[in-house]
Amino acid sequence: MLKSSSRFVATATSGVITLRQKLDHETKDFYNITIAARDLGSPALSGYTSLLVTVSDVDDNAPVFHEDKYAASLLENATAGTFVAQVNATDMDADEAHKTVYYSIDGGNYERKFVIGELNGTVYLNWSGDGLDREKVPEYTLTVAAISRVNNTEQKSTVLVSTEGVIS
Ligand SMILES: [Ca+2]
Ligand SMILES: [Ca+2]
Repeated sequence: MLKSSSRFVATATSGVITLRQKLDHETKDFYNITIAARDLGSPALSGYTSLLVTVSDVDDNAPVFHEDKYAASLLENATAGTFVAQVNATDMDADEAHKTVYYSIDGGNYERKFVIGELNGTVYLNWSGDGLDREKVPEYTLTVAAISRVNNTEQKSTVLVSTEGVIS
């Protein structure tokens, strides 16, 4: 017979303890379960023991972006290396390998004018050809992804980059 936890259940006569509800390391990572054994005597005599259960972490959470949308504005004479935007996502998992977030640009990166820091989420300008041209591309809509790599779960967000003309 079990006391103090309903997530675990014991079979009355065999002493086999089974799980009847899903565990989550981020909610509760340790259980101390008291198990009672009772005989059928009158009066019944009981003995108690403890079962200590440690719940280890798995990569069950995907990163979550702090914003659904980010916006940035650049002068069209901005040069390679110019800061564009900082995106951030947080992963609820506990283990370092499970909570490390990797960033990538998944779409909208016309002529590969933008790069993102894989680990820091910093978006900046980077190209080797022509600079920005407001008349040609007034606005970029970048799709950025935050990825948790063990289970490869990801979430996406958008960075809207508008280009401002320079009076020359
Ligand atoms: Ca994760
Ligand atoms: Ca987890």
